Amino acid sequence: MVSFNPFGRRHAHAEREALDAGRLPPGQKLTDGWPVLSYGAVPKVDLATWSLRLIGLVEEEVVFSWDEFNALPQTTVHCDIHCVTAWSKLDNDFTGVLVSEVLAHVRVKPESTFVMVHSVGGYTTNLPLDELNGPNCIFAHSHGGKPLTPEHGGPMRLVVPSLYLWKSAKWVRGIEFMAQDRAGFWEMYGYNNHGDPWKEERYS
Ligand SMILES: Nc1nc2c(c(=O)[nH]1)N[C@H]1C(S)=C(S)[C@@H](COP(=O)(O)O)O[C@H]1N2
Ligand SMILES: [Mo]
Repeated sequence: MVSFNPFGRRHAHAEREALDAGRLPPGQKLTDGWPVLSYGAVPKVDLATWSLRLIGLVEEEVVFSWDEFNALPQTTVHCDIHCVTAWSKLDNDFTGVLVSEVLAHVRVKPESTFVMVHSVGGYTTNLPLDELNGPNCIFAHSHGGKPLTPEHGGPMRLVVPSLYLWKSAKWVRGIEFMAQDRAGFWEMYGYNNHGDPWKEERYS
């Protein structure tokens, strides 16, 4: 039975529009809010000891303090995000430092073609270096002009808009450069190694 619900209708209309505009990947639904999906507890992150470390197959390790990170050129990326659990959230503004901007500060060894993203608390996710370095990939500290809440990855999370959201690690503390691909946390537990929402690369 379908009951009359003006809000539901508006939502259905928005979803149809998003679909027609080619912005809703197959099998996805629009969400109005922003669900929180974390494995484990939200970590307490102290900005005084916060760091972003670029490690692994690099000529020299690079470490940014919170102040150093924030002194890098700031950008806002407008993008849609897609979670493998089938919700999509359109028109996000993530502000922070482009991944390409951060990577310009490290000399990566030529054999390094993959990365492992490491989070506080032990979460990891893997992706090809080229995709991490892709356009619109951003180390974000804000969403919609406000600092990211701790549940959503504050003080800083990665956003890789072209892949399902599990690749967008929250509470990032390091990028490890690797010569060979290695499965991250969800990739080890059956999520697809790549995770392109447009190809529905959900599980392996
Ligand atoms: N550190 C960390 N990052 C993470 C996760 C996590 O559990 N820990 N979950 C991932 C998953 S599965 C999703 S769908 C998104 C959810 O981000 P959100 O909670 O801001 O919606 O974060 C990703 N990044
Ligand atoms: Mo997820």
